[in-house]
Amino acid sequence: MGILAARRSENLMANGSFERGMIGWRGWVDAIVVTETAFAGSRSIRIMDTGPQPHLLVTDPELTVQGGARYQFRAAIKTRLHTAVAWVELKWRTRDRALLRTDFFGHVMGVADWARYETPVLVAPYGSVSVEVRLIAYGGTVFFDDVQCLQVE
Ligand SMILES: [Ca+2]
Repeated sequence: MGILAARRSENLMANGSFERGMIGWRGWVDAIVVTETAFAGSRSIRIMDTGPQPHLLVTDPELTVQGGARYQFRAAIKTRLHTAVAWVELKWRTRDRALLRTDFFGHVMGVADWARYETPVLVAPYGSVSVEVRLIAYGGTVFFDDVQCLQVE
């Protein structure tokens, strides 16, 4: 099957668009679901970073994956403040929680309106059983929405 014929599954994330609040996510107290702006639906998550450390919102529970299977991840990101930085990390782990690989995508700096970012098709590391999606904000207010994990056949 060629790349052009590759089929993608439905979104494997149950609440990647934050339409059901924080279900499936955990993070800092200054990450809240808002209706003031959204890329898809009527809600997004706003992460306000006011400290020296990057602020994270992570999937909880982690997504179940099959080692060797192919996946593509997408997320919509919007930032405020010229000092803002945002990106998404993917942490692939074994059943024993050993970290096999970290992938990154959606690196945004400065003031940026909503745009969708995505990975190329990624092969889950052999031996991985889960992937943690980490939405990361640093140095300003960042909105995330429409986070997707698609299995690619
Ligand atoms: Ca949404």
